[in-house]
Amino acid sequence: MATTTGGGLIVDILSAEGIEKVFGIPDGTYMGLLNALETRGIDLVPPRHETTALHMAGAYARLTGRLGVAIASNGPGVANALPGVVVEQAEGNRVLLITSSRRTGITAPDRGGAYQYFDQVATIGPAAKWSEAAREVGRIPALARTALRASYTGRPGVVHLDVPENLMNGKAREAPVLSPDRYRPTTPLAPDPAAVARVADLLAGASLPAIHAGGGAIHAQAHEQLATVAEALYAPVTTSWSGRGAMSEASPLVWPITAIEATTKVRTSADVILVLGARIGETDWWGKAPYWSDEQTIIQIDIDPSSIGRNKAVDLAVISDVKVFLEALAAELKSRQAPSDERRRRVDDLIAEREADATKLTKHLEDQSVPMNTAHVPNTCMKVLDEDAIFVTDGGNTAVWANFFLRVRTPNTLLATPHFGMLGAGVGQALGAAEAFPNRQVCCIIGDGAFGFHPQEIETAVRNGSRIVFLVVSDRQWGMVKMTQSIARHPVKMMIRKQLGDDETINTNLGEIGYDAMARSMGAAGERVADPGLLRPALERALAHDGCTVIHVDVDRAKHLWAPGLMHFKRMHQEPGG
Ligand SMILES: Cc1ncc(C[n+]2csc(CCOP(=O)(O)OP(=O)(O)O)c2C)c(N)n1
Ligand SMILES: [Mg+2]
Repeated sequence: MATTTGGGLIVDILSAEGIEKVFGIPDGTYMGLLNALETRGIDLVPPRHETTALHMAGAYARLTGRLGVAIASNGPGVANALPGVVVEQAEGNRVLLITSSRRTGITAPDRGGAYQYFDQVATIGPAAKWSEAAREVGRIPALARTALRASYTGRPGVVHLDVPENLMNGKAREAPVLSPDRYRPTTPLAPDPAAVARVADLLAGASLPAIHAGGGAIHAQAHEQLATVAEALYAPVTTSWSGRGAMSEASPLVWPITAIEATTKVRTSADVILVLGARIGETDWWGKAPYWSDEQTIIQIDIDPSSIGRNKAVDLAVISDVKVFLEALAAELKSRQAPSDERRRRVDDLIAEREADATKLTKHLEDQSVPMNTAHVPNTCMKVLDEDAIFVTDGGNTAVWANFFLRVRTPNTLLATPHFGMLGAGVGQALGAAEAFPNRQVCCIIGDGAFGFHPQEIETAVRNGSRIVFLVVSDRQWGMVKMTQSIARHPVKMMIRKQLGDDETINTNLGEIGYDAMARSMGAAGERVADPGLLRPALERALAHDGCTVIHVDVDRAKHLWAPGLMHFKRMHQEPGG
């Protein structure tokens, strides 16, 4: 039989899985893998920090519904990949991380004093869905298949395959390559038809049914099916932070998480709630009163049995892929009664209340002072960018402002780290989005603090020819932290004066960086805007530019602190009474 390397055995499997891109920094310790990627025509897309590779793979996976693959090299490369592993696992993005480690003579067992060595599996294991090291080259294919089986079973997340350099680069006998359906689930988990009929009875018979969609609805790419079911039932759809974008917000039936009080109203008014791919965690108030009713019927659909009834007890649970479930439910609903006029009236009243609340935000847009009110940044994006543009939000208050003024018009076009709130991850996510959809607009609205974690990746965007617009919101402070400190330390003074003196908070100021000049030094285009009237033309130039642009946006430092909804978000992190 012909020979290959351990890395070659892995790449044979990646190729059979249809992988087209791998994200990571090259290194001599996995030459076997890199050579095979080249031979197989799989692109290596290298960022400048390993954690960025994880975020690129995670964003790519979430947007395309495919597997994101990242690589990192032994010791420091893997240490740098760690935060990305933690975040992508928390966000539930389907990522395979392949790492090299030192040769087996050093690693099994640890001799002490080895260079660039730590027990990578012992460190990543508790943070990932699955993590194993290869010990014997002949078993690499079976181990890689086990990693993929784990990846495609239950809630998505990060699986990690660690391969010592002597196995990765050493000679191996070629092994038969199986098609994926011979070693892992390739068709989505279907529901029990009797359970679907029961769900249809409960929803059709409810006086006010509602749907709560979590990140699982996005991972299942159930957008169309969700819209069909919501319209058939005329049911309000609330979205968790991670589930935002599961259905287009062009529909009046969708409540984004930023409609905080209106969402609470839906959840306390509904007598039956269909929970789709959501664990009802902290930012959904753990499903507790006074934000949810204690008396309603809860139906939960999840691909992962361990998510059922986790935070809120259920009356009916169905283990299923969300998309397949909704397809079956839509078919069942055809033979049930249509929504009553009474239900329609109640839902229309809820919609009217939500829209009345939203008009409170327009005062920010009337403010034309210079430097600008932060609201203009996302609002101008809404006017200029395509309906299917992909947005990334990152930063403290910057992300809050963006979330209030952005609307998700096309499903699955909003990326963030809603579970982990990882500053800086947005840079890698934007790079991953541009790799997933090179022909769509990608726009990252990011705080200056957040951007400062990974500014060197602008060179990555330039090198990879990625057309991304970064809007760096420059308030020269850790804005959200300054706000929290200000209220905690001098609440009365803060309420009256709206900002405190520089020495009244603990180290919350940042120095000046010219992000436009920095971008130009890396070959990107750079713009700097403080006047809200000049933002639109700057954005239009950026979108017309065949490459990456960084727009440094100077915002009003004091007004930036008063982002919408802050008090609600603070309360969200406290245990609700119910
Ligand atoms: C990696 C990381 N470190 C620290 C924090 C804590 N934190 C949350 S918001 C924030 C300030 C963010 O500042 P910036 O990105 O400039 O956004 P702004 O609030 O000023 O809009 C910090 C430090 C975090 N979420 N992530
Ligand atoms: Mg800031």
